[in-house]
Amino acid sequence: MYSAAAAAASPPRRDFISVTLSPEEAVGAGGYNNSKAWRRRSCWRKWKQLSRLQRSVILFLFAFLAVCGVISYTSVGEPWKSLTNKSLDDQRTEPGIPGLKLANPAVLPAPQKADANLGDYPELSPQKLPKPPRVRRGPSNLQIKPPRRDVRLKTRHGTSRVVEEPVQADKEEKTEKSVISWRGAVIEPDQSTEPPSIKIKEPEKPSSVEDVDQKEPVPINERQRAVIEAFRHAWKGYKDFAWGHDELKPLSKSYSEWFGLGLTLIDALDTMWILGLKEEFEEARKWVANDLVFDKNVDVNLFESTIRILGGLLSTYHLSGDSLFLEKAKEIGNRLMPAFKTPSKIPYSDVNIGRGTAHPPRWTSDSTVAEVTSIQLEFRELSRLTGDEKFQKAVDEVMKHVHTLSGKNDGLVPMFINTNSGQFTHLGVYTLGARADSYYEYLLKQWIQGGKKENELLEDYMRAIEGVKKHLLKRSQPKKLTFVGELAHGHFSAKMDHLVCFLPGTLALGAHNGLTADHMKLAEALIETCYQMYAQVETGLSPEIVHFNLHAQKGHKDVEIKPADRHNLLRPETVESLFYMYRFTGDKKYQDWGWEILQNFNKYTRVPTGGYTSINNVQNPSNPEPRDKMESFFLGETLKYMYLLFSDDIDLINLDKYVFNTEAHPLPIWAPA
Ligand code: DMJ
Repeated sequence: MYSAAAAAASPPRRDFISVTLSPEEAVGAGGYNNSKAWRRRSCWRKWKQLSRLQRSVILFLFAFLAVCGVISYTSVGEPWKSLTNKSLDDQRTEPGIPGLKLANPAVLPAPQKADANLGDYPELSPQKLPKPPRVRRGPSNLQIKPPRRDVRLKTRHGTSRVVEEPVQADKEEKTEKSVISWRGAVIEPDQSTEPPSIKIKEPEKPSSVEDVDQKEPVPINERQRAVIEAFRHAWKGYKDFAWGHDELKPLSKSYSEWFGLGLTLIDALDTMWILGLKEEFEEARKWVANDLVFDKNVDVNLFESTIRILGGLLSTYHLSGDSLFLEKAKEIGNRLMPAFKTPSKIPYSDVNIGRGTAHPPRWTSDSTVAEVTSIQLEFRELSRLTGDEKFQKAVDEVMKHVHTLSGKNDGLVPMFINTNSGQFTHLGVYTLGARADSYYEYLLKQWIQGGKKENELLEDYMRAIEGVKKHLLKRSQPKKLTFVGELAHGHFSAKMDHLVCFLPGTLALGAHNGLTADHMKLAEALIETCYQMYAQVETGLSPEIVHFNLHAQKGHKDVEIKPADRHNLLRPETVESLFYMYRFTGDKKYQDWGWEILQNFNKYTRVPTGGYTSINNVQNPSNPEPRDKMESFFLGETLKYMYLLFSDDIDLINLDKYVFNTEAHPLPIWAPA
């Protein structure tokens, strides 16, 4: 306790300041008064009681402290700020975890080189760094149109839902930010992209609208010109003999119908846009505007019409900004929805888009696993564009369900799933070819599309690739080519579909997005194999299926072809993977391999009167036995990937901005809100 009496008795001192606080003094005669006015008066009185020297010292001290404060704020603040940023950067780039690198840094980074430890695949050449980007925006002679947003596309799920469910929103945010682990590895979600939640608030603009920053156009080269010539030749056949129909029959100068929806024309729309074929694009647009009718009593395959028609319309909308394509995409999307009305919510394979009914194939109630798990990129994007969550909800449910199913073998899935029980059927057979292929592709691509936050997708993808390595990967003789075989009830078969050649591209895309560099090594080994599936054959074109020799035999190549498998349908998978490999490594050999393939397509499948044809026999150069059919994916995929492979412009469908659906239709990676 301080004493007022003792303070009063002290002799006045000049060289120090004494401040004595006493409740009694403070209370005084009037009792305790803590009013502001009283406190102000009391302080003033005390101040007045100080000597001039004391007051000067106090004022000087205050002034000194104020100057120090200002200096330290400006000089100390900056280092602290950069120190904080630096430690965050360190956290992002430090791998420290076997098996997985950290995800990309924020905001669409440049292609990154994966580690070039080729120990496991000795015959591979090291990766080269990608060339510095020479940039071109869109097709040389087309303008990116401003968006024509449809005023009817008003959101049904505005901010009100977020406000109504604050606790839920908070919970979700925490989940999104969480770090996931896969076999001890840690992956941070990409900070730059929007969460893939189906809480959709606003319909989105086409990606081309954000994409119009002016950059020097990159001139096209000889090989790209050759692709344009090939496309024009194919288009001429289609236009002359099959206009508005599904597929050209170039030899009989007629057409075949599958769904009766102008499949080739729609599949080819965005290829024309990318190749800069303005006239052809405008003609095709007119047909879409005036003649494309979905109100037809016709059964369509859900998967095929999703990847080719819905995917093609959505990507064309994004590239052109023309709302006609979004309107058509919405219509076909809605008409496909009855497929999901099944007891298990695993969709039926077929939908009657006129009647609004759906059914499985006549002989079974099963659907194909690849089909029900490779429609997600398109339906999710349709939800994002329209603000209508039902599309995404339906396909997300399928993925979530498949994620939980038993019957997988180290992440590898069977080929069939029952639409009643929701369970896998025909257990024990595992392939990366027909009926399972794009399941694996879409695990990775959905993860990329949604901003690398949907952990289950990534976990399933990583586990599956481990499953491939463990059960399906072998080496052939004599060249020791790494290939992906099949497993049937414990028995390995050295059979590989050409369809499997999507895998090197997908693995490379994963590595580019921060997954383990080991995937890139496997991609390099597999693309070599896919190339050999062309190079070791008499026409230089791959058959539909090959069998690899596991034991060296005199006079035998690595690749054996059975008579029933020696057809070529103008498929894209190898060229697709060559494109990814060139984009990510800059190694020109991939362009050269693609160039060889294009020349062989020209030599053995080109029909003089217009169009290209599938062939029956890749082993007979003097008579490859034309089949008289040009598949829509030749224009939708094969020639598009050729053109992109030969381009040195990484901004021509930038892989940090777009993800290709399984029919080569680029859809935007969801951008920050
Ligand atoms: C295309 O329709 C798609 O690429 C699909 O994923 C597989 N089959 C053909 C091309 O071969």
